[in-house]
Amino acid sequence: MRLYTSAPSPFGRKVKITAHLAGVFDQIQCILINANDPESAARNPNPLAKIPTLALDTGEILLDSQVICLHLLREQGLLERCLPSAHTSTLLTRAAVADGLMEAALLMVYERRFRPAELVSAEWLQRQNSKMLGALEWLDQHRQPVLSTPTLDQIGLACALGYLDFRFQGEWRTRFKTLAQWLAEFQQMVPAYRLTDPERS
Ligand SMILES: N[C@@H](CCC(=O)N[C@@H](CS)C(=O)NCC(=O)O)C(=O)O
Repeated sequence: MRLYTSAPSPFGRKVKITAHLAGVFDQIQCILINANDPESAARNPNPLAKIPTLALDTGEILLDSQVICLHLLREQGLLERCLPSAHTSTLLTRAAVADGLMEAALLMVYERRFRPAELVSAEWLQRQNSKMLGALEWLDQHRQPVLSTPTLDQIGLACALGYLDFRFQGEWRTRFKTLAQWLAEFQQMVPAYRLTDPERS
């Protein structure tokens, strides 16, 4: 299998952690995509030009991160552990909020990266920042203790918080202390979190 991704991508990190948990990380060749370099971006078979994308050995392409994670878990018989059928809708909703947090954070990064400084919209940044704060508050209220095999939404939450650490110097930690404690527990229970740290992978 080939995984098109990048070291900083929080969505890519979700897939990498899931692949570690599913015991298939060694079967995956990671192809690093730099979205700012057109030649590199052209190697990504994703029609939306987004990462992560998983190319299966059959030639089939899977996207987006949730679909890829669900595929890996199902193939390795871990789906019921990471997404118990009794709570599917609840957990997928939490996973969607964690994804939304990543998305709002990414949009803030892109606004500053892709626009000339004089065109950067303070209003747009504020709008995304409100979404981030709303998501953090909600996720804090709905957080669950981490077990040795985390659930899909917990993987997403850890990756979202890791992205805030990476891109926003962990400012969220001052206001959301219980979430910071939660992430420390996740880090202890799930070694794949450190292995996929954007600073080292
Ligand atoms: N919903 C998608 C989101 C993926 C996504 O937005 N990835 C970012 C990088 S972390 C990306 O490829 N951005 C480039 C772009 O939007 O053009 C998923 O879960 O895979």
